[in-house]
Amino acid sequence: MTKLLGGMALVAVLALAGCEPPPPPRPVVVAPVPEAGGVALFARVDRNNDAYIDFIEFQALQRIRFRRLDVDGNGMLGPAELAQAPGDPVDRRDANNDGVVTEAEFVGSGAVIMARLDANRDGALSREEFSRVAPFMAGRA
Ligand SMILES: [Ca+2]
Ligand SMILES: [Ca+2]
Ligand SMILES: [Ca+2]
Repeated sequence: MTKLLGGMALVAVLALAGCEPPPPPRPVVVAPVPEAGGVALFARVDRNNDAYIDFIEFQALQRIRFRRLDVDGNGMLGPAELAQAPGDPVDRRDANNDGVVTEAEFVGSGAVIMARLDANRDGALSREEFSRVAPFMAGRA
């Protein structure tokens, strides 16, 4: 099961990487470098290149972000791991208040985050709408 999930993560990462040549031996994550404005991040997340980030694309981003934050790989974010993303209010989604954030809670919070960002309520995030949260998404989170 763990192996399967790892494979899925790798597929997601490769998909997000787009046409880049795929040499990375590590099944981990997006660029480690913060990107001003999140322009490159938007392009990566917008997998079907329609200039909007839809719910599926946003959830894929959340999944990748979760794995990046889950340093010890136990499938949960504890206080220390959550502290890696200071000032990222949208990530504090401990739905059942038990002090840790599971992947389900984290990814599930994507719906809440999107609803908050989707100013024109068309169900997708434009570049402008996404730019409000891009610094958190692209940063060292
Ligand atoms: Ca899209
Ligand atoms: Ca963890
Ligand atoms: Ca929108």
